[in-house]
Amino acid sequence: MTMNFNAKNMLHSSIFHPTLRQLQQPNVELTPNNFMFPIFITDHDDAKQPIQSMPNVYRYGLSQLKDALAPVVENGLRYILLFGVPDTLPKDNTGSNADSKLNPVIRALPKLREWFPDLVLACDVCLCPYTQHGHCGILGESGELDHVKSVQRIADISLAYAQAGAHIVAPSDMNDNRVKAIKQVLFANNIHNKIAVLSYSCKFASALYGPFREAAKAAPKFGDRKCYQLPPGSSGLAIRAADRDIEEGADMLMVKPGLPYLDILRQIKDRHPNYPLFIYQVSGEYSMLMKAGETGGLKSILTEILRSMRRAGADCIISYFTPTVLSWIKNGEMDL
Ligand code: PB1
Repeated sequence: MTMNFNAKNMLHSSIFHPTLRQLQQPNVELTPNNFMFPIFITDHDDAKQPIQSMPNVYRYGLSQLKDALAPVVENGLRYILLFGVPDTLPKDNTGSNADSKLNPVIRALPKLREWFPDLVLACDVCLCPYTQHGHCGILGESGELDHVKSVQRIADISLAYAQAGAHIVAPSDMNDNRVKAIKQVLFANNIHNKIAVLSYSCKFASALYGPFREAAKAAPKFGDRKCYQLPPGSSGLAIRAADRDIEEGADMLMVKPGLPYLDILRQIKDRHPNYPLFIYQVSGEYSMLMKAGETGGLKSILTEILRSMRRAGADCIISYFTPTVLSWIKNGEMDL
């Protein structure tokens, strides 16, 4: 019987064998170099504090940090992203403890350099954990962000982290022109060639940051962040933000949150293919997946999502799942 068929429309001949299926999925590889591990550092040096809304995620004190990270480094960890969580240090209007000598991040950096010399150390740069109002900048009389003071403060904090041993500073504040101010202050101190700026360029005013705000004790005490984080429905502003940050000297870009913004990720990657592009799988995404995983199948669900992020253009994924994924990769458990 001769069927009247068009051989070009037959797809099963390309996918009947696992190796052929792998051939059909370029650019979705998951390697240790595609992951950055966000980690919370508390100023209680001996603490290991669980975070209720983020199972298996902790705030670590300085004396807990080495043991917490050693097995993950052993499994191939390449990058960490440090978040300071001050508890005993006072919070004020200018976030003065963001770059004080007592800051847990500032204290951790030289030790991390010594313990893990090959690990790339990135520092989130923001004021929300350190200000008593919980906003990502310095407020003016009217209770809105004072642009000039906020940008200068973010630049000063970036310099302090760079001088303490960071390889990357990542301003998550979303103040306009902070990338330019950071680059200027690094240049003025002649260390601009030894520290990269990973801008949270396309960061949206998402409802998915709740667990983080519990973890970092960094929720705004009044109002919200809609006046300085991008409107979730706007791809135009995301493109303008990425263009601006590149213009101001950003070395790497980011889209955040992750899964709901893969269209933005693809647009930014296509528009700026020569810049490493990070995607942040945020705390709300983590908590949702942990809940979904309770009924089994987390590895398949998570692997599919991570590969979709890579397919959409992410070069590096910032994920609280990093330790788990690295162990799967090391054990050859990442089926394609
Ligand atoms: O995992 C997350 O939810 C990340 C939250 C993120 C950290 N950079 C910010 C979002 C927010 O709380 O508005 C913190 C802002 N500096």
